Amino acid sequence: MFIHNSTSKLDPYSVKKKRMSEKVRKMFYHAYNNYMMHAFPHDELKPLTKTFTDSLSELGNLKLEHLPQEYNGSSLSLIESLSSLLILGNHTEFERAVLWLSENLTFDVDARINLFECNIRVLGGLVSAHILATDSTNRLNKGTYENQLLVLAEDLGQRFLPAFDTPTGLPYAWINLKYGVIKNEITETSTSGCGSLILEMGALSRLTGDPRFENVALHALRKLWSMRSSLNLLGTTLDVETGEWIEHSSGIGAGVDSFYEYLIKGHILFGREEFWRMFQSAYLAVQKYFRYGPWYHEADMRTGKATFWQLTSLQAFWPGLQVLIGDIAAANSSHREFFHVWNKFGVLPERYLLDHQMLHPTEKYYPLRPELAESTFYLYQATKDPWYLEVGESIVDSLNFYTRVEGGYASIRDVTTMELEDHQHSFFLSETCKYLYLLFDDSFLANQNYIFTTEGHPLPVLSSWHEKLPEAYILSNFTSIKSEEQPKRSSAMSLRICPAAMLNNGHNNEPVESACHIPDTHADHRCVTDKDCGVDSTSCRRRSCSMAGYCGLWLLI
Ligand code: DMJ
Repeated sequence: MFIHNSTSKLDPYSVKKKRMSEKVRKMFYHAYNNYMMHAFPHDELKPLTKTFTDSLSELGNLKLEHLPQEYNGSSLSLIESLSSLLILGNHTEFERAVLWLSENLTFDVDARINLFECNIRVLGGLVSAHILATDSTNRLNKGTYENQLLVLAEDLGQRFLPAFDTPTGLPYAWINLKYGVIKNEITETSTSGCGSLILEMGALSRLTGDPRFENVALHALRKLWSMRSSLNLLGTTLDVETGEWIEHSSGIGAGVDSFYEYLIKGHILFGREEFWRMFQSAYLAVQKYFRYGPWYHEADMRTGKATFWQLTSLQAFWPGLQVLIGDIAAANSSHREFFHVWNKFGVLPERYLLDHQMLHPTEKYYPLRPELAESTFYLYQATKDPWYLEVGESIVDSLNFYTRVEGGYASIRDVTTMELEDHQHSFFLSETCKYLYLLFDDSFLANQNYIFTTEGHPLPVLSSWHEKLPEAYILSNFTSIKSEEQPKRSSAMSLRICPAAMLNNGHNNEPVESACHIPDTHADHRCVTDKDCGVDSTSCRRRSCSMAGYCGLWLLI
């Protein structure tokens, strides 16, 4: 994401942005300082009891009492905070943290960890912080940093490698950091678990010159892609030894989300056309088989038939991804509905059953997830529509009202009672606070071109890492979509045509207007009643006016 202007004196919203960015800064420090005081060097803070949890190892179902006595966790929340500290301009704390980690962090521990989580949180955090520590802005005092974070990252990357030693090249989901893959390790993993490693592992290879990290991640991604169905759909879980799918139903949420994200971001970071081609096919299949108006249900990868009609909190990242490819209208419509659900409950529930119009009986929690804030940030950058600042303010207010406690920020166990849970997830520091801050103060990104990993860790887009720089990301070609007067970069993904007409047109896939298409009354798709809405060109179904005042193929919620 390249941003031309950050804070401008002419910006009519500068006062609000200043006020809000200060508010978010305080939120971050409330969470960070409490972590440092009560939980560091363990992984995560328990803000209600002001104690800690070593969640990275617990993720491996290894009970704390089975860990070596001297085990002090992996400082996970500190690693996750590194780039946030820099974005907030706190070079002193960043430097202190980098030096502490350099001297104290070790991965030579008998702990079973989840490869995907450890990759996005720890490896991603270290690689990103290393790049930020060594870039041309000289953020650290000369002589104090000698690539120690990269040395740690390389050590961790090497401990990942045995996970890929399977007949398929698809990695085990779990690995013991000291002993590698343990006997009788489970062979089931998820699509995102083996398909979202390329950013961190690729960056590690580029930085160290050791191609093995990128090679194994690339091999796994290619294998995964080869397992797609004839509809270009993938399932959610699979067996790494047999290469067989276990769960054939999938969507854009849990277990799959970052797979899509890493195809497009891998293309942006490394310029590989191969990733773009995969992404394009995968994205079109998602839009065709999962999308229902602004919502995305799940479908069976073999038949394309809808399976589960559920909204999940993780899906809220999708509009942000759509901004990256220029599909702003679709992003905007989904984002509005996610925000409507946020308003309805006060936060986003983990799972909502669209077909029954009720909360999932057990997944009523909100663990301080960042996805809606993330999409809000992207959409504001793309449109500069002050509506997104309102959305951001509302998210900040809800977080402070419902989740702030003396000892940090607590997750919500049940959105119907707002009962709290004793857990401040590390992604609150790496993502939730970061995206909210960047929404109101993007000066860190001015004249920089970063992409964010799925855990919110920035990686610079460097031409030296590119096979070929995609046209849309060559700075001189960059067109931001800020106002109607400016030319829009319409993406190939913006086509809204009837699939049947597409098949029959015989004119080199030129866009053909669907015969059934009746446009909405207003070009921005806003509406007061159903009469303002037309007929959807893709499905030929009549659109209706949502409670948020937007035309689409809504399910009532
Ligand atoms: C984060 O750890 C990452 O964004 C991941 O991809 C899925 N979502 C969680 C936060 O909700």
